[in-house]
Amino acid sequence: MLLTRALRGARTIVPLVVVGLVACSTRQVEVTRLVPQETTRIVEQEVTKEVIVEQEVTRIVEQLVETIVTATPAEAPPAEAVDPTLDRVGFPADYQEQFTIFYEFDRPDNGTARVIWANDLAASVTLEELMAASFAPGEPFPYGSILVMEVYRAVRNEDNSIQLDENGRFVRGELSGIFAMRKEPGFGVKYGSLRSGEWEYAAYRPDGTVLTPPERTTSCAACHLEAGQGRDWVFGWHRAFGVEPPTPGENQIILVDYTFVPGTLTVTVGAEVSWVSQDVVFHTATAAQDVLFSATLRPQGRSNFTFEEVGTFDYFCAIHPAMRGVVVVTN
Ligand code: HEC
Ligand SMILES: [Cu+2]
Repeated sequence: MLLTRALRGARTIVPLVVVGLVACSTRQVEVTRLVPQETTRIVEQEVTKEVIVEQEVTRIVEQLVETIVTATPAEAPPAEAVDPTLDRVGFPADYQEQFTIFYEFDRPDNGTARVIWANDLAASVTLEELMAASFAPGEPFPYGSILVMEVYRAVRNEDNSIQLDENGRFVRGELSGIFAMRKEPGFGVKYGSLRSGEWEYAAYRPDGTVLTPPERTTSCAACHLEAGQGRDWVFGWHRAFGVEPPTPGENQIILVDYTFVPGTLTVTVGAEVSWVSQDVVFHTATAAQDVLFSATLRPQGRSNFTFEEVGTFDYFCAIHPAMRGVVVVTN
């Protein structure tokens, strides 16, 4: 399943990257104010807790969304107000038998491994449909689509590094949460201006009990707004089709999958270094010393900095502090 998707995807990698750039640059979400130090402080407090990040990030997101100017999605038809405490997603008890794996993804920033499952309706979407410039209601993910994300804690070595399997993937430990999103006509109305299309969200524990009560899932919708209407609010579909990001050019650092690539870039003094985001979420490139530079990188965004002095410059992402990189400047 995954393999056929990857093969289907491989033929269309180049056009997709181009279309992706165009589609994402027209995204309507604008971060107007981000306070890196503040975000870092909150995030650092939160990551020390061994709880699922989505829940922990809720508060940060709620702060951030105040600063995000969003255009409410035009495509969703008007719908009746619903009780925000109502769970209309439902625990998909048999997803491991009934669904197919949509994509798998390791998160280096928080040491989790994720497996995303799609029911038949969601899995029926083609790359071409996803790449279409605009979607009508019920497109490209048809009504009845359900996506489920399992979040596993990665197994760690004694030195706290993450254990990798023979394919270089994180070894999966405890399953800590099951995150589901479901698309139906009129869904999402309870999220108000933070609505992301016609999806509603729910999170459960493996035993089916509720992890995030329905009235707190507005933060799910708000964050998925970042994925944009051009992705039908689904962050990771490019991974389902095996689409690879381009490799960095000279004096360039690409942000992808919560990683700076290359991790260490060596340049000569006077070089202008660019950070280019190929990721689907916001990041920053913030100098660790002296606040020499700090840039917020929106998905598909870019930022440049000219290094006028020889030295070793550490930097990190203020939103995901475990994301780190180094620029070495030589004569
Ligand atoms: C901080 C932002 C954020 C919040 C909050 C969030 N998500 Fe996500 N979600 C993501 C990102 C980014 C991905 C892509 C996979 C990854 O990077 O881990 C994702 C992936 C998913 C997926 C797989 C489909 C996809 O979009 O690729 C599901 C299902 C999902 N999230 C459900 C939820 C639910 C349910 C909640 C609330 C309980 C939630 N999410 C809250 C950012 C968020
Ligand atoms: Cu980041």
